[in-house]
Amino acid sequence: MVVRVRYHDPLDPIMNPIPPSAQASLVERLTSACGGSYSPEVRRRYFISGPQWAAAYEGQALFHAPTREPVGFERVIEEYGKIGIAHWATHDSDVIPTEALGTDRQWEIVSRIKSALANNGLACSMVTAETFHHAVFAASPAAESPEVREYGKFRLRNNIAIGHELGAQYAVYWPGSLGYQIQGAIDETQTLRWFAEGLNAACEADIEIAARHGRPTLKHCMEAKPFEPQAEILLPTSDAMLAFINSGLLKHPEMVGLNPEYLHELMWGAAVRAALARALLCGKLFHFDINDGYRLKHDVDIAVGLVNPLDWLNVLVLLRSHGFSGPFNLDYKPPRTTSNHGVFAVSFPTAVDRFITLWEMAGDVIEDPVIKEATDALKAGGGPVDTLDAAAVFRANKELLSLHELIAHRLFQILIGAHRGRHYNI
Ligand code: GCO
Ligand code: MN
Ligand code: MN
Repeated sequence: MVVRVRYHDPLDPIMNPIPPSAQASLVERLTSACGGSYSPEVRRRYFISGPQWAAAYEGQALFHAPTREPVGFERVIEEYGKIGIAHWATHDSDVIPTEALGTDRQWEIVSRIKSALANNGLACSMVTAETFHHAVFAASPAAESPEVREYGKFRLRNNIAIGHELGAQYAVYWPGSLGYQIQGAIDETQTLRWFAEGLNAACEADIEIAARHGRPTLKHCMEAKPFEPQAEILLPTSDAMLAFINSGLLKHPEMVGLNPEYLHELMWGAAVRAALARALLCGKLFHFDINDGYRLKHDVDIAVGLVNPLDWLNVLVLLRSHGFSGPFNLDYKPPRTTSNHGVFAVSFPTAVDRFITLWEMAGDVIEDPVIKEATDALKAGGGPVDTLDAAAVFRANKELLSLHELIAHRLFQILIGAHRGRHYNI
């Protein structure tokens, strides 16, 4: 007889195993023990969208096998409905097999999506064409081959047709693969012209379909991602895209704006607020992908507020003060450690609730009397003084400038609830 002796570290207490049958209920009990969740009715008041691909993400990546089972749109829409996520977004090929795009089968699927949305009280806010994953786009949708570009235009026009049928207001373009791995093989100016031709085809199809449906045209939103998956990218940042929109290559630049993504801006080392400010000033902040992650790392798409809550609070203060109130698109990837059950029991409701809390806190920041008085004082300055005398100007404002750090402290206090009396006495 073999006797198995389990090694036991004397410093480690013996824990009772949680059998698989009891694990989901433990997760649910602890989620509800966290408290502070908003009701589905409250969650529906915000322009938050849940992408099909986020909930259906199976955990795969370059070095990672999937950890979750596939889920279809019926389940995703039903679960979003229960949570109180009022809007849904999708890539064309998330829900329609590539070979069925543009066929009768596509329209049968679209009609099933419409019913699922209606039955669960959701609206489709955004549609996006997948122009990066399929082998046909190996050299990008703006490849040298006229056939590839023609097929790319078909995908973009067809996406707009689907968008109108589903009642969407936005179309997103993530040209992540608009780049190359080998230097010197393409003429970048030519590729950018071809890329503009694709967007022009989408806008013109939109104008025509919108007129036929008696609907407004969609807002066309470009999304930058500086690193992945190509080695070199032609439009790596939101700023590059703003320049492209104003380059004269687009026939309808007024229809085209940005869908910045929080992590994409952070990834290349940018200040997210500054990137958003530039888009706001140009009137081009149309749509915003919300998530979190780390600078100079992969596009890990962690859920909003789990890494940089203070930075997120700052971002939302900027957006609230400039009247941007959505769409906020939950473009994140539930971690590989979260189960299929956990995606809807933990990942989505908690992401929505952190967003709402941060948004409401941003309201507290805007109303906060300390911050208000401090920023007003900074703007009032210390004059009157001879403005040609640098030393005198500096002296006149010197003490006021300590308010910068005080404002940052106050933001931290608001983040942790100290402004509402939370403090520690030891
Ligand atoms: C990413 C990208 C995508 C895009 C989506 C929209 O992080 O991989 O942001 O999620 O947002 O492809 O077209
Ligand atoms: Mn995104
Ligand atoms: Mn991302």
